[in-house]
Amino acid sequence: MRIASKFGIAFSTFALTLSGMTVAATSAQADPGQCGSRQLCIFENANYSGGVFHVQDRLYVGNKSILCDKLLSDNFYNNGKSVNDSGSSVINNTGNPAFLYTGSWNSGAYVAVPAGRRLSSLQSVTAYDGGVEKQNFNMDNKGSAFC
Ligand SMILES: [Ca+2]
Ligand SMILES: [Ca+2]
Repeated sequence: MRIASKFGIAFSTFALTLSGMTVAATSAQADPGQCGSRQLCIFENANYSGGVFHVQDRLYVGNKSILCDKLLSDNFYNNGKSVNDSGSSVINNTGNPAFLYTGSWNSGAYVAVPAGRRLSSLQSVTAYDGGVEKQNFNMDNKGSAFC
């Protein structure tokens, strides 16, 4: 509860004071391996283990903002390893759908992670590639953008 509350305050301040396409936010530190309320998280290993990265950049769409990092190659898990092409599980605790892409800048194939949902493994998921649905797609260790 305490972490969620701190994050809520940080989020409000952030939303009120910043504008523009993407910015880096400073937020309360979550415990390793955790994904708090309103957070969009990607984990190094399956089952939400290994390093964790919380998406902090925001994309502004009309009067609302969504968590979105179009370039994961400049991000690191809390254990120092690169987030790019290494994510193996994801949690979307936001109120908006999120999409994990194989290419930076939201390119390539992608898998949808609906609001409030999580994927404990990315090894066999339903993905979309060039508008075509692909069953049993291996998205493991391929994510390069998460929005
Ligand atoms: Ca980034
Ligand atoms: Ca991995």
